[in-house]
This record gives sequence, structure tokens and C-alpha cells, in this order.
Amino acid sequence: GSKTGGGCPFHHGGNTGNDKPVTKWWPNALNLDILHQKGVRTNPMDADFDYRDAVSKLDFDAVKADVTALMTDSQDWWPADWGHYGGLMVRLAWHSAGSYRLADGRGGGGAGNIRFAPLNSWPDNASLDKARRLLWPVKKKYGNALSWADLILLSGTIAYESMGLDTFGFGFGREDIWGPETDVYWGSEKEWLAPSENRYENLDDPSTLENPLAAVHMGLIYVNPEGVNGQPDPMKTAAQVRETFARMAMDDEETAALTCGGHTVGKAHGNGPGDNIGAEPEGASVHAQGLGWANPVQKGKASDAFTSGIEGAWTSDPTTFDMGFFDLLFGYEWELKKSPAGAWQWEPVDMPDDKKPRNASDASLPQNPIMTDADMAMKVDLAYNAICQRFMDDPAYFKDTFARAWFKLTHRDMGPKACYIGPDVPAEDLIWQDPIPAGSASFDVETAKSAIAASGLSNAEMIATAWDSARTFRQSDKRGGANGARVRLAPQKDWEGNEPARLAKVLNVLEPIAGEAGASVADVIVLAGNVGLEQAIGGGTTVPFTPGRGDATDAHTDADSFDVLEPFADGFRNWQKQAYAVSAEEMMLDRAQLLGLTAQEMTVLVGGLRVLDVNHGGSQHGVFTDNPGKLSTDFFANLTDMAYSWHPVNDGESYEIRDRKTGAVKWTATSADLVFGSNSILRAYAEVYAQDDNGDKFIRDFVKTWVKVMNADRFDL
Ligand code: HEB
Repeated sequence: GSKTGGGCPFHHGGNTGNDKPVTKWWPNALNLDILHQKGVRTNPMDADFDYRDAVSKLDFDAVKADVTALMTDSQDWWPADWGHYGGLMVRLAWHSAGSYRLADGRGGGGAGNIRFAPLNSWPDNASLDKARRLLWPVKKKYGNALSWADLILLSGTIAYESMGLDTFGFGFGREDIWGPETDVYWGSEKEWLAPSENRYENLDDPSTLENPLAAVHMGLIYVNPEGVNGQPDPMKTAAQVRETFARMAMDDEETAALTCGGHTVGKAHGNGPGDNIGAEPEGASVHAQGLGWANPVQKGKASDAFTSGIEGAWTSDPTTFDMGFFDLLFGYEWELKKSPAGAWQWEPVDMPDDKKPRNASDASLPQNPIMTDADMAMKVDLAYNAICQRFMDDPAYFKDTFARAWFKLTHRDMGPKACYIGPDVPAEDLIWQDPIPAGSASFDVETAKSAIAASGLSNAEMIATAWDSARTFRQSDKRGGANGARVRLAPQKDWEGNEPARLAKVLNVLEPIAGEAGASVADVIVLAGNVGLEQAIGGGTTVPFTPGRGDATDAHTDADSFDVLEPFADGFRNWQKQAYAVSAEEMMLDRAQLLGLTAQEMTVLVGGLRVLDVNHGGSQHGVFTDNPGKLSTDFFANLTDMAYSWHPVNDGESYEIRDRKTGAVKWTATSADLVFGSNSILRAYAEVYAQDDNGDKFIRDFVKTWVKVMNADRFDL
């Protein structure tokens, strides 16, 4: 504000900065923003724009030719090392994909999130702003038909092809987002690269890294290249590499292939003190125009670039995909040195000049190659060493293993094969795609429905089973969901959240009905949920159903990688496996985000499911109705009724809803019930459904949201 009270009518930083969200005063209040990230108002595309449609019409050959040409079209404002951008583009694609973590499926390159904070400004992503700027002419030319997300991953793949690797294929189909993701937890540190102790219970035991994180420091994709907390020790680094790569679903062989194949090309940049490197993109001045890490001593030469502070290439010929990484790592002894920027790096003992890579700007200058601590880990760790020996014995095997691991890395969060578009989609089914055989879409739905209705199963049993089969879906990496009926298979059939005994009983009834009808079990599970729902609504309402789901078998199912889909809490069925540090309503919110629901949809589903009496284990918490089993607005009407008061019992473990006049306990609840009355936004939605005029709307909205969840994984439609 100004001293005079006149002056500029606009209050600096009023509501345009980032430090004062209006809710900052109440840091413990549930923040529903994660449910509303992809609003129509932030998306600049026309309402009828469909990216999958647009990209299918792309001139794929022309794009690939343009990206290939770009690799060797060095620009003066950021000259290419040895005249080839291959290494840089591979690193862009890898850092874009490498933020993926299996635990919640979040992160990864599937949405172009590296364009936005915090990823665009992570210290580990230095210089990748330049890589994206180099790609801009291609993005500009192909426009809406080529998303940034697709272009970024394509550029790394084409880079490899242009350096001599036969890649495994490429699928297009990644739709861009238009602002930072707010649902991804990257860690609680307030300082970049804060010491690793912050996120481990015990730094010597890498498995104690805080879940779901998959990097050892804030701002890093994986491990510290100089060693654990910057102290070189390849044995220790090996353990960290193993754990962080496992958290993105990579085993030892894939990890070794990726690391060795990754560093077969390109170089590390740290040819100088790096003292006065400018702010990262998000913190730089307006005139930096979105670029960061300005280098005041760069003299327009590739060899001046500063990124990690480590300096040098890994191989003798860093623009060719060859066996050079192994030749050098295993062919020489390596000793610890400091780079010109003062970073720890390993350099070879007594390497003849003719074996050395050349300076990135001057092909006449031999320069020592380097290994990071993580590269040395491939030699000193026994398991990685054995894998590398096999790769060296059989280069074709190495190339194939690398090509497959690269494909997995860059496609892991895209969902099933049905989501891939374009001429280079590999025909082979891969186990990590969670393949599902096609099911029949032509069976007689009405006959199947009659058989289900006559089966003797209760509405609650059918609704709960359908819900459980569908609720594993997560839009983050498009895994889980009702399709495939993996709820029949290990490990899911034994998850406590699925009430194994009830599940087995229901499946015993539904499986023969599916056989009889010529339908998949997956379809019949969902159909039975619909039948239960229709009976609970009454009055001839039909719940829309789209047949065509298939049944996966154990052979289609990588059981280990399904463990991460196990629900530890389900606010929709008012259950949690045990007491957690996180509140029931926070876990419900997180699950709603993964299901792709809005706050309104979460509200209508919870309120409806409560009165349908389908809580886990038959718990009566939140069943605020005198007519359990009938779909009604009672949950909302009673929650908002001042005839009752609300009381915590057992230290807030649960709540009692008492009649104000008599003091009698009318119902019980959890915080996942009462939050719909306490949180001002959820209360606003609860009031909508409690209103006398919205009974029909409630039924309509509930059915619509139910169908949305049942169909969330129907990428085939
Ligand atoms: Fe890497 C680079 C580390 C993995 C690919 N890397 C790099 C660097 C570093 C690293 C430090 C340098 C940067 C600058 O520029 O300075 N990595 C690392 C680690 C790890 C890795 C620690 C874990 C083990 N990578 C990786 C992978 C891949 C890669 C997996 C793929 C596949 N990188 C890469 C490339 C490069 C790098 C290509 C180069 C770039 C340029 O050239 O620019």
C-alpha cells in the first residue's frame, strides 16, 4: 500500500502472488484443490478438442524427420556437444519420465508436467529448459496435434535412433496439462537438495526412504551422482540406486541397462567454477523469458555449459550408441578426482589419449572421461557387475534389454496398450501393461441381469463387490479398475479391504452366471452392482451399462506390481486397515483424486454409499438413515439437521450423533462422515443434496458418478 492512501489502486501482491492463498491461516483444513486441477477454465483448447483424435491424424513420418534433423542442427544460443543434441534430448526424456513412482502412480512424463513448477526448476533438471526451447519449432509447427508430453518423450527416442539404437517402438497419446500438478507429494523439505536424512528413517537402510518418494534429495530425479549426501562410496550408492529404481518398478537388470545405456551417450557439464549461475526458471527475472540457470561465463561454446558441475563424457564416442560405456568402465581403473567445478567424479588411471572422448567444442582436444558414483556402482556391486558381464558377453542382448527398458520407462504411466497411438506401437504384449484379453460385448445383458437378480445375493453384497473391483483405478498411471476382474486373482482376492470371505461367496455365485451368459466375470461383477443399485433405487430406474470387459488370468498379471494397488483405507466404504498418521478424510481425498472425481462427485458417492449400507465389515458408522439399503438423501439431510449434536468418543476415533432433546445416541460416525458437515466446501455440496428440491438430482448424480467409476478404465470405448 502507498503512504498517501491514493496512488496505485492495485495492492501489490494482493491476490496475484503465490505466498498468500486465502486459506493459509488454516493449514490443517482439508484442501480440495487437488480434485479441481484440470478445470475447463485453465484448458485453452476448444471444448470439443480431443487430443487422441488430433494426434492420430499427425503426419508421423514428417514429425520424426523434423526431430531427427533437429538433433544435428546446432544453434548458436546453445551449441550442441560435438554437434549432436542426442545426449541432451535423452536426458530431457529420461528426467521427464523418471519422476514416476509406482507407489501412487504419480509423476512421470505422461502429462508434460516438466514444463511447470516444481519440476521445471528442480536443480536436477538444469539445462533441460534449453532442450525444450530447442524443440519449440517442432511443437509450433505441429501444434495441437502434438502435445509437449509426446514430443518430449519422442525426442529422447528419436535421439537414440539417430545415434544408432534400434528402439522398441513408440506410442503417442499423452495429453498435456496446463499448470503445475497439485496432487503430487514430492517431499516436505523446504530447501533444495536438503540432506538425505530428511527422508530416511535410517540412511544406511535405503528401504526406509519415505513413501511414496523415489529420490534421495528434494529436487533430484534419483540419487546424488557424487555419492550418498555427496560423499563418494559406490557400494552405498548402489544400494540407493537399487531402491530408487525399484520404486519406479525397475529391477536390477533394467536398472543396469538404463544406467549404462543412458550414459553411453552425452556428457556431464561442469567446466568451470559455476559460482554465479543464475536463478532457476521459476525464480528468474522477466527478461530471462522462462529460461533459467544463466551462465555468466558462457562464451557461446558447448564446452562452457554448466549443469551438474561434473565434467566429461562417459565413452570415447558419446554420439553413438555402442558398447563404449562397458569398455571404459571395466577396461580401466578409476580414481576419485574433482571436476573444474569442484564436484566429485571418477576418472580413469592411465588412459591413452586416443581412447579419450574429445572436448565438446574442439574435436582436436582429448579430454578425460568420467564416471559418477552411480556408474561406479555398476562395477562394484556384485549383482550389477554380473549383469554387466552378461551384457558385455552378448551386446545384442544388452541392446534389446536397454530398448525394452527405455520403452517401459517412457510408457509406464500411459496405461494399457489401448492408450497408445501411432505406427510404431509394438505388437508384443508386455506384462507391465497389465494386459486384458478382449471380452464379449454381445451377450444378452437382460438375461444376465435376470439371473443375477434371482441369484439370492443381497444388494449390499453386489454393490460392495462391484465397487471394490473398480476402486483400485488410478488416473495417475491408468492402472487398476474393474476391467480384467483381477479382484478374482492373487493378490487382490486376499486383500483385507476386499473382505475375502464375502468376495469369495459373491464370486462363487457370479462366475457360473457369467459362464452361462457368455459374459466376462468382470462385466458380470459390474452388472451385478448395477442390479443391486437399481433395486435400491426402485421405480424402474436403469443404471447404464457398457459390456465388453475382459478377464485377465494369472499369466497376464504381475502379482508383485499389484501390491501397490492395495487400498489401506476406503473412505467410500468407511474403512481403514489400521490407524494412520494421516486422517481418514485425507486418504479419502487422495483416493478420490486418483479415481478422477471432483469434490461434488466424491460427496454424492459417499452420501449415497453410506445409506446403501455397504460399509466394510457391515460397520454402521455414517449410515444416517432409518431406511438402510434404500438410496436416499438421508445422509445429507441428517448430517445438516440441527436436531442433532456431534460428539467425539475414544479421543476422536469415532463420533456420536445425539438427539439434542433426549441426548440419545442416534447414529455413529467417523471423521470421513463428519467432514462433509465441517469443511465449508464439502458442506456446501452436502447442502445441495440435503435440499428438499434435489432428491431427483441426487439420484441422477449418484448414478452418473457410479457409472463413471465403473467405466474409468474403459480405454477401449
Ligand atoms: Fe544420467 C547426464 C547422473 C541415470 C541418461 N546423468 C547425467 C549427468 C549426471 C547424471 C550427473 C550430467 C548432467 C550434466 O549435463 O551435467 N544419471 C545420473 C544418475 C543416474 C542416472 C545419478 C542414476 C543411476 N542417466 C540415467 C539414466 C539415463 C541417463 C537411467 C537414461 C536412460 N544422463 C543421461 C544422459 C546424459 C546424462 C543421456 C547426458 C546429457 C547430455 O549430454 O547433456
